[in-house]
Amino acid sequence: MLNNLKPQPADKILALMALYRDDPRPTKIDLGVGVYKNAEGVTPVMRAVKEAERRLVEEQTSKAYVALAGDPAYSNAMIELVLNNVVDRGRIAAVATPGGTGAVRQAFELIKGVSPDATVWVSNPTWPNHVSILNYLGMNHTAYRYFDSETRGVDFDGMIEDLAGASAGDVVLLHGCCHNPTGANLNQTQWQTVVDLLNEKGLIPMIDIAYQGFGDGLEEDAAATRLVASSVPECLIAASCSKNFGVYRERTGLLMAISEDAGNTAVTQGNLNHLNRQNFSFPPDHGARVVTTILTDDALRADWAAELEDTRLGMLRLREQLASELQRASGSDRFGFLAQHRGMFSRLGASADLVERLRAEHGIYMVSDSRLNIAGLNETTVPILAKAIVETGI
Ligand code: PLP
Ligand code: TYF
Repeated sequence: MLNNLKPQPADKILALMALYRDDPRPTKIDLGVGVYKNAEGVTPVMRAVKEAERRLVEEQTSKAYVALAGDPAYSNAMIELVLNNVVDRGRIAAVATPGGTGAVRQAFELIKGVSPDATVWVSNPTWPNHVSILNYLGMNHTAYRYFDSETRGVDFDGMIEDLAGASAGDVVLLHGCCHNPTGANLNQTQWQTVVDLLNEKGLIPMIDIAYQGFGDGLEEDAAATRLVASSVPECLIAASCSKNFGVYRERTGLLMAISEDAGNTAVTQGNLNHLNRQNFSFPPDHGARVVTTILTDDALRADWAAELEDTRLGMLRLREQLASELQRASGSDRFGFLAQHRGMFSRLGASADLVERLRAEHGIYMVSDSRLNIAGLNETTVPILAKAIVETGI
């Protein structure tokens, strides 16, 4: 049996991590995988997370199973963080999942089970795992235009034109904020236009929100998700705590499914529980309990929000520094988009060949589609990157 297995394609982002690790050059710079790093290159355990873990170690008296949906207190806390009561709680079913990826996976499986003929529309480009999981599940999917490679902003006319071709019952996957991999995001007016189109055509939004607090602020980054969720009859939301709580390896996510009618929520909840049971039974608990501890304690929550805000502002400063260094080095404004983009990532819009030259000649690692992780930089490496970008002819 096992000798019949075929090799599987590597995840290009994870493959790059290995390549970086094996590079002996001391001056190498890692702008690859989407993990936040501080100026010292460390991915810290957040202060509030440390404190919540300390309390858990002291106070937790059992590690017995919790429930297929996870701890209801976790669902409540996360629903409040993401949606802030803009949707009647009675319409929302939710399950804890292993990371945001687990929530995406369960959402796709839910769609596949109930609407096997629906097409899932994904942005071009999107996080590669979206497409790879859709393919793995054998689901219909198609891309809508999103990134404008000239302006490095959103090709909004193209997006709307493509989505106008979707059929009632199709699902539109949207990034709630901080689009991965481009960093280009819709403005409020554009979000409203998307909502109108969804309603006009009977399309179902699925929102992936993995970077709340990394763009314009905790509330600001949830605004689009709240607008969509409060304006449509049905909505799926996959939320990740990996980045904004820095609990990557704890695998902490939540899938929310909003029904049109609260009378349908019990059945929806039962289906989400069922999916968890088929795939892994009980979801991971530790990260969820840490997040719940933080969100339900005023002082811990304030400290977490303050540290997250420092993180966000640090990345914003690096964006501005990089845009202005590039302006100086290139003598043009063509890199101004870096200061407009939000979140951890920006897509430079360079060819794979030039990205490879940055790696070979300068030891600068970014994903081959020219996505760079802003948090991989610090004040000292920004000018080095700017010089290398201009020297390489990007
Ligand atoms: N969705 C997007 C767009 C992401 O970039 C990520 C990345 O980490 C995730 C979901 C899920 O992350 P995790 O499964 O680590 O929570
Ligand atoms: O896009 C990223 O870099 C992050 C981390 O299979 C990640 O979302 C990358 C690849 C992957 C899982 C997570």
